[in-house]
This record gives sequence, structure tokens and C-alpha cells, in this order.
Amino acid sequence: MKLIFAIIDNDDNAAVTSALTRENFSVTKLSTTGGFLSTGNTTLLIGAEEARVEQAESIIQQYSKARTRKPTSDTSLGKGLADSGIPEEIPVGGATVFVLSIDKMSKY
Ligand code: 2BA
Repeated sequence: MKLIFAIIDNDDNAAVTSALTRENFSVTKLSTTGGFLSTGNTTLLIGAEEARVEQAESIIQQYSKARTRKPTSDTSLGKGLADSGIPEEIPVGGATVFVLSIDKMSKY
């Protein structure tokens, strides 16, 4: 059994989640915040048999787009850096995916 953490853009959330659930993956969505931009993103938790991890990753990859975001004065990137040449556009995504081995999964 594996646990997939997939950090995706909020704009890809609906497409990625519905494609995963259509293929019978169980998904938990967490509202998260990127440390660099301090803007919202979505983290998906997916518990899956090892044999299905590649399929889940390929769905996540298919529906996650690379895009750019403008940093705002609210982002941690901008704090205290007003004169230090903050880039106008920051590349974000597609998805950042971590796959962890888990010892046990139970449902009670
Ligand atoms: P944020 O931390 O808000 O980062 C947004 C984008 O800013 C990143 O896109 C990357 O292009 C840039 N960035 C982040 N940290 C940077 C740094 N220290 N120096 C220069 N540029 C930096 P992505 O790499 O696609 O990441 C999108 C989101 O995925 C991140 O949002 C964060 O929430 C998560 N993430 C990415 N890599 C991670 C990691 N190694 N561990 C934990 N979370 C990660």
C-alpha cells in the first residue's frame, strides 16, 4: 500500500479529482498554502495499492497544468523584498507528487 500526496493548483482540483474518482481511487482533499507564494493550493491524499500508483500519477499528470502566477504583496516571497527584484511571474506546477510507503491502512 502506498500513500500519494499530490500538491496541485486549485484550478486543476475539480478535473484531477473527478478523473481519479472515475477510476475508483479514493481521494481526500486538503486546502493547503504554498510556502513560497502564500497562495492557496490543494493537496490530495490518495491511498492506493502499489500496482495502481502509476495509473494515479498519470491521471494527476494529465490534468495538472503548468502555469505562472504573479506574486502579490501578501506572498511571503514579497515580504521585505520590495527593492530586490521580485520576478513578475513565478512558474507553478503542474503537480508536485510524493509517494510514501505505508505499513498499514485500516478502516474501523
Ligand atoms: P509555493 O511554495 O507557493 O511555490 C510556488 C512556486 O514558486 C513553485 O512552483 C516554484 O516554481 C517557486 N518556488 C517555490 N519555492 C521556491 C524557492 N525557494 N526559490 C525559488 N522559487 C521557488 P512548484 O515547484 O510547482 O510548487 C507548487 C507548490 O507545490 C508549492 O507552492 C508548494 O506548496 C508545493 N511544493 C513544491 N515543492 C515542494 C516540496 N519539495 N516540498 C513541499 N511542498 C512543495
